[in-house]
Order: sequence, then C-alpha cells, then structure tokens
Amino acid sequence: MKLDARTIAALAEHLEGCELGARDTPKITDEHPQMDWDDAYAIQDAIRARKQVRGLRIVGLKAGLTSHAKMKQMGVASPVFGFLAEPHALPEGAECKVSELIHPKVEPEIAFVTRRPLKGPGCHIGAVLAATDFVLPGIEVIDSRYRDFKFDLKSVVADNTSAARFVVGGQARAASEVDLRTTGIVLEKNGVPVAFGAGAAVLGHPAAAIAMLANHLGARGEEIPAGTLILSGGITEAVAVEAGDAVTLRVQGMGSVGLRFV
Ligand code: 0L1
Ligand code: MG
Repeated sequence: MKLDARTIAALAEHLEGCELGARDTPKITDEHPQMDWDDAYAIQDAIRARKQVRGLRIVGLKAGLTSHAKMKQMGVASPVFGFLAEPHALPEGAECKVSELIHPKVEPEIAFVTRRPLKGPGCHIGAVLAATDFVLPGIEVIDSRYRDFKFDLKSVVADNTSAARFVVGGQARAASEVDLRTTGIVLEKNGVPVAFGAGAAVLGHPAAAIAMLANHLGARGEEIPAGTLILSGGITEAVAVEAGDAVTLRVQGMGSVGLRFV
C-alpha cells in the first residue's frame, strides 16, 4: 500500500460526502498518483465501514465494467467490484430522485442470488451456477462521483464503482432453467428501445462475472456468503437518464423491471 491510514480515511470521507451530497469531484488519483489497488479497495472498504457504523446494511455486491461495450465506453480493460448498501436498493417501479444524484446512468443487468457460499481461487461458471439460487432482471443506476465521468480504474474502485441505486424484479428463474448466454434483453427509455443485448456480452456468460468476484474476494481471504444478491454488470453501454424519464428492462423469459426518475 502506498497511502497511510489517515489518507485512506480522509479519502473515504471525501468520496462518501460527495455521494451523500450529490457533489462531484476531480478523480482522487490527481492528488494521489501513487495510489495502488490495495489502497483503492481499502478506501472502498472504509466507505462500506462508514455506512455500517451508521447502522446501514450491506444488501449485495456488484461487478462492473464486465462487458466490452462498457469497457469501450469507459476506456478501460478490466472489471471492478463493489458493494450495494441499504439506501441503494429501490422497490420495483419506484421513483428514483435525480436531485440526490449527480449524473445518473442506467445499466441493464442480470442479478444472481446465491444459496451457498462461493469462494475463490479457482471459482468457475459451473461452481457459480451450482451455488446460485435464482437469477432475475436488475437495473443498476450508476453515478460516478467524478466530474464528467473522468476517472481511472483505481479512482472508480475507491468510489465503490459508481454504485448509487438499483432495482431487481420481474420473474426470478432457477439458473438451470435458462441459458444466460443467449438470454436477450431490451432496455427501454420512455417506451423507446434504447439498448439491446444478450447475456453473453458479459464476459461470455454473466456467471463468469460472479466467478471473477469470488476469485477477487478469495485473494483477499473473503467469500461471497450464501444468500447474497450480486449484480453481474451492464450488458450494454450505460444510458444517461434525467427527471421525467421512465426506464424498463425486459429480459427474455424473466419479465420486466422498471424505475421512474423524478
Ligand atoms: O457498474 C459498473 O459497470 C461500474 C461502472 C463504473 C464506472 C462508471 O461509472 O461507468
Ligand atoms: Mg453496473
């Protein structure tokens, strides 16, 4: 690690303050160019701990930047991992308040819920499917705290991978009942289809993103607990939204889920 404990705590306070106050900031590596991956995840962990100390539950995990479309959109080359906290979760069809966000975008995702723990190293798609209770449609609302979405990967990791809000819903299916590679999705904004894709856009199979998360956590001596909700990453590019927009994600064989932005 290149940053001391005080700097990590100060950066966590700064980034969480930006999240809670809907304020943007230059990317933190501008002032801390020496920051390494361990520092980045330590800052994310400190943000997580700040929320837990306030009594907020961690309600899930997420993989991000798992599709080539997203990687190309953001000019990066590898996935990142973050957490979902209680205030991030919205009910199906809920209103999402844009005034609480900086510059929200939505991503169509497949959510997994585990029934058994998953631990790396060596976790693979087969292990993920065997440990999955069910899969269901999910929309992630991302909201990078970095000005104009200008960042590098380490800054994104520290910022909890832009996690802001999410909704899951539609029809949950057993992972064994669906071929997630060929499962088609349509994302509609105000009734107009704006993005299309299939599960294979996420690392060839969305379960591969969950395996990568298990291996990432395994390298840190952690695991994905049983009963964890995990967003596997945007299947298409993220789509910008503003107040007045209604977004619906339709997933083949799994119904639909939506949000309204007010
Ligand atoms: O969920 C994600 O794909 C994370 C994206 C992080 C970068 C961004 O804000 O687009
Ligand atoms: Mg996402």
